Amino acid sequence: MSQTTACPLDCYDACRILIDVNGKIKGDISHPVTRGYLCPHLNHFDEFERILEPRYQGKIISMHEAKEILAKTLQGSNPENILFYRGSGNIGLMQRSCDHFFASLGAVGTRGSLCDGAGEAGIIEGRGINHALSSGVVDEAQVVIVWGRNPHVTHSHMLGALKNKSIIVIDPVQIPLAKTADIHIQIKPHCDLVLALLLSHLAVTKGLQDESFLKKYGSKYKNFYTLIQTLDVNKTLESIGVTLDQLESILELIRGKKTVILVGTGVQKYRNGADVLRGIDAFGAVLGLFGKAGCGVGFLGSSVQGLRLPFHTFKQTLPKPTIDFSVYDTVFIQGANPLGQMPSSQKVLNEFRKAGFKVYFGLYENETSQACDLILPAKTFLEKEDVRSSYGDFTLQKMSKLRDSEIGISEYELASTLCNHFNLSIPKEERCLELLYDQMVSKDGVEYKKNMPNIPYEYGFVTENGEFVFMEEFDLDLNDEEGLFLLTPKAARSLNSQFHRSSGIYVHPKCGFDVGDLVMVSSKNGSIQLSVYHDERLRSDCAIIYAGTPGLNNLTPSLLSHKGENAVYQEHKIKVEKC
Ligand SMILES: Nc1nc2c(c(=O)[nH]1)N[C@H]1C(S)=C(S)[C@@H](COP(=O)(O)OP(=O)(O)OC[C@H]3O[C@@H](n4cnc5c(=O)[nH]c(N)nc54)[C@H](O)[C@@H]3O)O[C@H]1N2
Ligand SMILES: Nc1nc2c(c(=O)[nH]1)N[C@H]1C(S)=C(S)[C@@H](COP(=O)(O)OP(=O)(O)OC[C@H]3O[C@@H](n4cnc5c(=O)[nH]c(N)nc54)[C@H](O)[C@@H]3O)O[C@H]1N2
Ligand code: SF4
Ligand SMILES: [Mo]
Repeated sequence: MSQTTACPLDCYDACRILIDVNGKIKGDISHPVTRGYLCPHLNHFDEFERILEPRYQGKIISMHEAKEILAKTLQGSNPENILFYRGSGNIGLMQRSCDHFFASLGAVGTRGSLCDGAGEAGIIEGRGINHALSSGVVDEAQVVIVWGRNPHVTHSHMLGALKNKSIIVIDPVQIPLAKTADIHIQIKPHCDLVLALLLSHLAVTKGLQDESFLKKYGSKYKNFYTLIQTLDVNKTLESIGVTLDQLESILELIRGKKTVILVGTGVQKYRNGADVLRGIDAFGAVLGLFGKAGCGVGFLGSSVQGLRLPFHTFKQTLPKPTIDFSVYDTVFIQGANPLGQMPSSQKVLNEFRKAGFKVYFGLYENETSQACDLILPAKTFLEKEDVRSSYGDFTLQKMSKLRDSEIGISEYELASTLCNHFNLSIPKEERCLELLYDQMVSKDGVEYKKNMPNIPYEYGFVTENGEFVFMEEFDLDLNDEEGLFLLTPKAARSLNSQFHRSSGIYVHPKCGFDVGDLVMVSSKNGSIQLSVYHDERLRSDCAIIYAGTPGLNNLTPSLLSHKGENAVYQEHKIKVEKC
C-alpha cells in the first residue's frame, strides 16, 4: 500500500502526496483539494540538485565533524550574540525543533515577516484572530472577488472551486483569471485601500449593507460610514484610475449573492499594508460576509492559530526584514535565503559579511550558502517525520518519512544533538509528534486541526466585545514618486528562491524598450542590470520583476510596514534606463 505525506512548501494548497510503486511523487487522488495533481515544483522535486555533503570553509567534511565545529563555535559565543534566522523553505512544524534549541540557549530570534505580516496585523485589529478560508467555503460561493492574488501561479488547486462562479479580479496585471473574469479592475498599484473604502461607501449608498449582521457584530459601523464619507468620490476615483461605472458594476454583481473575497499578498507589500486589509475587511463586514456559508474574506490565515507546539520560543527577538547580521558572533540560517529574499540585499550582504561565524542549514545552494562558513545539508521532507498545518485551510497533516537517505540531517536530530551537548532538555521526537497528532481530527479521510469552526467567524469575532472593529482613521498613502511601480509577484516555476528562478524585467511594449535591451533599473536603494521582456498584460506605469529573480532585492527598501513588522517590497518606484 502506498503511504502518504504532505507537500512541505510555502503554498496555500498544502497538497497531500504519495509515492507510487515506482518511487515517483504523485498527488493523492482521494484528497479533496489535491485531487490527484501536483504543481511543477513537486512534479520535478527529485530533479533539483541538492547539497550532498557538509562543508567547512569550502572543504567537504563529515556530518560528525560539522556538528563538532558547530557545537564548539556556539560554546565560544555569548548566547546574546547568536542569531537564529528561520525562513519558510519547509513549513513543517518540526522545523521549529531548532528554534527550541536556540531559544533554550538564550539566543536571539526574529519576529515580523517578509511575507504576510502587514495584512495579518490589519486582520487581527478588526477580527481578533486570522482564520484561513478554505476552498470548501469558496465552493459554496456565487461570486468570488480575487484581490491581489494570482491563483493560476500560487494557488492552482483553488481554480476548481472558481469554476462556474462570477469572478471579479482586482489586479494591476491582467492575470490569467482576469481574461475570463466578469469584471477586471486593472487598478493602479498601492491604491487598494482607497478602492475598498469607496466600495464600502457606495455599498451603503446603494443599500447593500447587512443591517442585522451590523447590529450584532458591527455596532460602530455608522462612525466608519461617517469617516469614509469624508472621501471625495469622484476626485479619489480619478486618482486611482477607476470609474464609478466599474464600482457600480461590482456592487450589482454581488448584490444579494454569496460572496467570497480572496485577498493575496500583492495588496500589502506597502507600509500601509495593514490598513489595506483592514479596509477590505471593513467592506466585507459592511456586506455581512463573515460567519456565513459560502461567504467570507480570506487572506493567508495563521497556520499555527489554535495549535499547541512542543517547542520553546525566543525571549529576545528583532524584526526580520531589517535584521542587522553584522552585530552577531554567530549567525545560524535555516530554511532560508536572506541574501536573496530580504529587502536591500546589498546592505544585507555587507552586514552579513561582517558577522562572525555563519552557518547555513538548507537543501539548495543559493546566495546565502555561498556566503557561509559552515554548510549543513538538510534532509528532504520525504526523509524525516513531520506534521504540517496550512495558511490556506484548517488541515493538519502527517508528513510521514517515506524514504531512507544517507544525506543530510533532520532539524530534530540536529536540535537534539545540540541540546544534549549543552545539557538542555528537549521532548523526545515521538512525544513532539504525538502532541501534534493529538490535535488532529479526521473528517472524510482528511486530518484537520481540532476545535476549528466549520465556517470562519460563525461564533463572532475574538475582539474585546465580540464585534468587528472598524478603523477609526486612515492614511491613503498614495505614491506620487516619479518612475514605474515595481511589482514583484510570484513566478510559476520558482517557489521564492527555490527551483527555477526568473530573470529580467517585464514592461509594457509601449514603455519604449525592445525585447532583449539591457537596462539599468534603479531605486532609492540600489540598482541592477536586467534584460527586457515585454508583457502586454501590464499597465504602462508598472514593471514586473518576479520574486526570486537574483538581484531584485537590491532595489527594495529596508523598511518595516507601519504595523506587523513586514517587509515592504513595492513601497518605492523604480527608474529604467537603457545601458
Ligand atoms: N508558484 C509559486 N507559488 C507560490 C510562491 C512562489 O514563489 N511561486 N510563493 C508562495 C508564497 S511564499 C506566498 S506568500 C504566496 C503569495 O501568493 P499571492 O498572494 O498570489 O501573491 P503574489 O504573487 O505576490 O501577488 C499576487 C498578485 O498581486 C498583484 N499585485 C501586486 N501589487 C498589487 C497592488 O498594489 N494591488 C493589487 N490589487 N494587486 C497587486 C500581482 O500582480 C499578482 O497578480 O504564494 C505562494 N505560492
Ligand atoms: N522582492 C521580493 N522579495 C520577496 C518576496 C516578494 O514577493 N518580493 N516574497 C517574500 C516572501 S512572501 C517570502 S515567504 C520570502 C521567502 O524567503 P525564504 O524564507 O528565504 O525562502 P526561499 O527563498 O524559498 O529559501 C528557502 C531555502 O530553504 C531551504 N530548505 C528547503 N527545504 C528545507 C528543509 O526541509 N530544511 C531546511 N533546513 N532547509 C530547507 C532551501 O535550501 C531554500 O533555499 O521571500 C520574500 N522575499
Ligand atoms: S500546489 Fe503547493 S502544496 Fe501543492 S504540490 Fe505545489 S507547492 Fe506543494
Ligand atoms: Mo510568503
